[in-house]
Amino acid sequence: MTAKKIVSVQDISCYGQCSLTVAQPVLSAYGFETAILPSAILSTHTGGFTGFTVLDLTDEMPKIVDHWRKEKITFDAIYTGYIGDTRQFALIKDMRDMLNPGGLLICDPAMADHGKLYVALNENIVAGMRELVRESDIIMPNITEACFLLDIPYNERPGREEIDRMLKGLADMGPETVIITGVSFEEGRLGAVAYTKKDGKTVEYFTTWMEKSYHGTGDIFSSVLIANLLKGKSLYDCLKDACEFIVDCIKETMPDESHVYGVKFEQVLAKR
Ligand code: PXL
Repeated sequence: MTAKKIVSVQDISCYGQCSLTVAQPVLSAYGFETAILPSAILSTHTGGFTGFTVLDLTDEMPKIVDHWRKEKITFDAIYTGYIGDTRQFALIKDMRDMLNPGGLLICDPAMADHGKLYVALNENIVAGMRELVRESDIIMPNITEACFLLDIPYNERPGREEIDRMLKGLADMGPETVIITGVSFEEGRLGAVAYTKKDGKTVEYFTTWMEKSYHGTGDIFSSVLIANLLKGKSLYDCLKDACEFIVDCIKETMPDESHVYGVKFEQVLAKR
């Protein structure tokens, strides 16, 4: 059987486990042919490091995509993450014609956390991300990103009704499936809530709230979730695998106090 093909559009942070350096290995390990369209090359991710270098690849990206078109290369899904330059949003929308019938545009609007935009980003990226969300089939923001997309004040711990409003507000923007991550309705439990527009159903999964948080876990969560979605798993099973994967990554990483820039997802993949 031919493996499904996915292309992930996000940056390469050369050091620090996030974006393409986690999406590519995770999706490959789940059995997908995983192409990459790097949006920029950074020396490290922008969370906690100072003086990071950035090589923007906006000019190179259309050339790569044009070559793929000439070669008649198509994908079953396009998975977008951190985007550092607003000009790249139009290119991503333009890539929709490279999707096989039934193919999916999946957007993780990776741009913010803990109430704040990532340091290298600005309101123009938020506006571009809103436009991309309108075009997407599936989106997976965290609470901060959902608030930015909806242009509502940040609320660290929205309750069930608030999350419901946010899910429906985001679905009204366009996507068929909306997944909000980092949700907690109960002390000590953290998880994700998903909403599908066609049946109006909400699905949720919660697990142990690990006290320590690490960069890159959102990207790993999205990669595992997308792998499960493309395998045709139920939304509940997708949420469960992605949430438990992150808990296992944090458990694997916490004993090593020198490991602070990301999580040891490789150890978790190796055990699955
Ligand atoms: O993990 C999200 C992410 C991706 N890419 C870059 C980042 C971050 C988060 O800080 O800085 C460059």
